[in-house]
Amino acid sequence: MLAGVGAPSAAANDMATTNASIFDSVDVNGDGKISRQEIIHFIDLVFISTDADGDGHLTVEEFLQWDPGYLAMAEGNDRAADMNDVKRDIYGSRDLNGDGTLEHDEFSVASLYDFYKAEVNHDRTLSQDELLNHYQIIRRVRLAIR
Ligand SMILES: [Ca+2]
Ligand SMILES: [Ca+2]
Ligand SMILES: [Ca+2]
Repeated sequence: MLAGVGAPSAAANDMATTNASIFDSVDVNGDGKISRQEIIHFIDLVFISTDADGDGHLTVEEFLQWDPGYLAMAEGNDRAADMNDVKRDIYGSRDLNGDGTLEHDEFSVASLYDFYKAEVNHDRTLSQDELLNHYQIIRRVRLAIR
């Protein structure tokens, strides 16, 4: 089906909707900013939900199953493999000793470090722009699936 002239395409619409819903799911208190506490909470949820066998370690296979919300769009754009490449690359950069597993602390520290790197205007919180365009895993997945 073709989108009408001047109307946003379904894909662009999905992207905007998904972006907003990811931000809202992290911004638990709904103040439009993501605090350190909120990102820590989010990171913990990601770890717990991704550690499928519950052994306290993430394997790369477990990590590849994690979908921040972009998988359906990636598949629609025939970019699911590119999304997995990004996730594999990020996993590799976190598994510093290369033993093929990430512990909770290893995962949290790296994810929190990404929070500070994404925090470009130094107000100690992430805006939606900072989360989408500067928070490493979100930024790289979004770039990979276009
Ligand atoms: Ca908040
Ligand atoms: Ca595991
Ligand atoms: Ca900020």
